[in-house]
Amino acid sequence: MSTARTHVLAYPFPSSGHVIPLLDFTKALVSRGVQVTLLVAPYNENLVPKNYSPLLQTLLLPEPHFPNPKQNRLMALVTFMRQHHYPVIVDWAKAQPTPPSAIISDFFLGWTHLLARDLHVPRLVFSPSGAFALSVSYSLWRDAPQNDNPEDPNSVVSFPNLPNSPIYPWWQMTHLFRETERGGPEWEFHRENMLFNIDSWGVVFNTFTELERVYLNHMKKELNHERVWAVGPVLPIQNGSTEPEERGGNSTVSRHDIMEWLDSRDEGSVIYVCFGSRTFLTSSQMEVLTRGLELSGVNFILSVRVPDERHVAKEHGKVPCGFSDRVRGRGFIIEGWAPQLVILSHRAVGAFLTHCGWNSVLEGLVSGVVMLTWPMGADQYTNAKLLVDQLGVAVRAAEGEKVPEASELGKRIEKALGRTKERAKAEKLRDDALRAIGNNGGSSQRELDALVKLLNEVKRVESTS
Ligand code: AWU
Repeated sequence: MSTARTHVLAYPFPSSGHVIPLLDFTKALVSRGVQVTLLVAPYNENLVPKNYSPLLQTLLLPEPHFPNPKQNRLMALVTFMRQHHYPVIVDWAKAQPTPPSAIISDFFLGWTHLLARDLHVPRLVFSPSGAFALSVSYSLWRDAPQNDNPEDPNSVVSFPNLPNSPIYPWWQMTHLFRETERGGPEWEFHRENMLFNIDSWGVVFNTFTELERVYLNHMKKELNHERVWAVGPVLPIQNGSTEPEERGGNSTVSRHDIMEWLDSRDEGSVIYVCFGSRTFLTSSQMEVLTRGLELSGVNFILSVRVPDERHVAKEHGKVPCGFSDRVRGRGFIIEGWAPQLVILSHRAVGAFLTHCGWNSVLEGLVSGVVMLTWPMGADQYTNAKLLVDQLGVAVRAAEGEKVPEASELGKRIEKALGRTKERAKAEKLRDDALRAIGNNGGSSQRELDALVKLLNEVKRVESTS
């Protein structure tokens, strides 16, 4: 009987919103004695803390590059990884004294289902999105509903087999499904990826039971097995405190300046505005947003992304000239990377205008703030539906390009800070989230323990087979 440690491969999709949570999850595995080899490309290596633990190692894989700039970037990247990383991982794994006994990989890397089969180990999907969002995605790609009125901008698509039977305008479905030729090579590429995920051995969600119980149970029923784990919110809880740290990048502005600015504000008097690590506002969206902030009269921190060599933007709205002067004294503008967790956890922040990326949703929930939703794509419309219609902890500000007048947006921003009903629900969910990841038998801690126990058993079977 092997007494070697359980050893798993963790393979994130190389985008901040996907690397950050999977890295935090691997730290939770390491804290339970599991050896983890993180598969990263050189440009993501900076996100991995140096010398975190002898149990957390990295394997550097070839840096992706894109010979055909016309190809869909996601498809080009995943294709590169499948072609150039697959053989390196197989050769490396076969040479290990303690071969990996499982692979945990992002839901954009469905092809690792085949890699796991070659390595004779189970593949677990890591979902950096919630269970509601992945349930929609699985249903969409498996059942592939057709839009009977593609010319009608108000045509809808429904998911009657999901809890709460959600209905969406077709334009809110992922562009990967809507804008690629049905049955064509790209459409089939994305569909195959999701079907591999559905066929995989298990799925680990960055969510918690009290938040998405009905969707976690739905997923188990649909997959016809119980290997579905809710282990989130995976956050950097250091030494048992909830002292936040700067995740995913170095802040563009000094943490001291931000804290000093926030310290001088009344409790709950500031709204934080951010659209994630990869969303660029169009010029018209930026115009309405900044005008709305100006008219709202409230204190705010605005974090906007600026294109860099890895994040190119077809169009990106710039902060209008003179805006910072017009809001001097009540507006703090960050053009680059903001220490989001640090900001959200400050007592002065009472509301969060967010694009509803799932990491931001969880960070907003853990901070107990009211959220204003402005989803832009991907799973964000589903996340907004969960927050607004099902949980009642948020209100809608805008949806993609569908934006209210600046004066109306300003009113919604101003009102957000005074929404006591939503705030009370948000604070209750914050307590649920902290309990779930707390060390006194929280639901996510129990799920993590059950997952590690099963991984240890899988290892034993693997090592005797
Ligand atoms: P988040 O999930 O909020 O958004 P994206 O970066 O857009 O990531 C998937 O990841 C989402 O479900 C998708 O909708 C897609 C994607 N951050 C920060 O610290 N400073 C900044 O200035 C900007 C961002 C952090 C933030 C969060 C992450 C963004 C899972 O949206 O705290 O942890 O970057 O992830």
